[in-house]
Amino acid sequence: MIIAKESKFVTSARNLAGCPPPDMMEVVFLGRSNVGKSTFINTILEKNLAKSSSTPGKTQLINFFNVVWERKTENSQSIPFRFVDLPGFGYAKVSKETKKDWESNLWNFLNHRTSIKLFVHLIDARHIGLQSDEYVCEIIQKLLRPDQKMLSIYTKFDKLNKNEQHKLYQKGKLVASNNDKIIDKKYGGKDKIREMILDSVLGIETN
Ligand SMILES: Nc1nc2c(ncn2[C@@H]2O[C@H](COP(=O)(O)OP(=O)(O)OP(=O)(O)O)[C@@H](O)[C@H]2O)c(=O)[nH]1
Ligand SMILES: [Mg+2]
Repeated sequence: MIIAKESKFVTSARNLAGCPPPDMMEVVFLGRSNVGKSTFINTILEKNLAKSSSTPGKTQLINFFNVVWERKTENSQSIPFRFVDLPGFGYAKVSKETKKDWESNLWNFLNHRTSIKLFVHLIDARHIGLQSDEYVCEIIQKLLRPDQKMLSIYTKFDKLNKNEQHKLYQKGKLVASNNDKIIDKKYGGKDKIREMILDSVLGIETN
């Protein structure tokens, strides 16, 4: 079991140059606009830190959160690292120029931020296989260094019917919902995802 000992907002940045020094291991959350990135961060941290909204395009900056987690074992150790909430891909309701600017800042960050240990790609469980998600997945795979990993997690699981939920889970996919109860009882829960995140940050091989 993992205990979240500390979670706090640090700062926001517009681009790579404005980011804090890359002096801590980082987990970045990326995906289409409105897929539930900020909500997922709050669910995993059990704290309302990242701003979410039903209107797409809510997160417009790169937001950093310092966390300290402890795995409950005999010789448990506190592990400090960072969560990074990112703007979504494909947000349409801004000018072409602004959109181009955001996306180039985002890709530049993802390509050159040396402290990233884990890319968490969030995908809407109701819309699997979208071209934009396949593209994100392909690009991240290409830029992965040997010390980095990528995890795909399917959000809004509560919006699927029972049969669809079962099928997705049977395929061995990691699933998430802002409705904790659905996930926690039957589908492995937040703790399983926390374990995978921490293993990736520490460079421990799972599966
Ligand atoms: N039903 C359901 N709604 C969710 C879930 N996760 C997020 N939402 C809702 O989806 C909307 C978007 O959530 P956000 O967390 O702001 O999404 P985001 O990916 O951070 O969006 P941007 O910052 O715009 O890129 C909000 O209304 C959330 O309440 C979920 O698991 N289930
Ligand atoms: Mg957001």
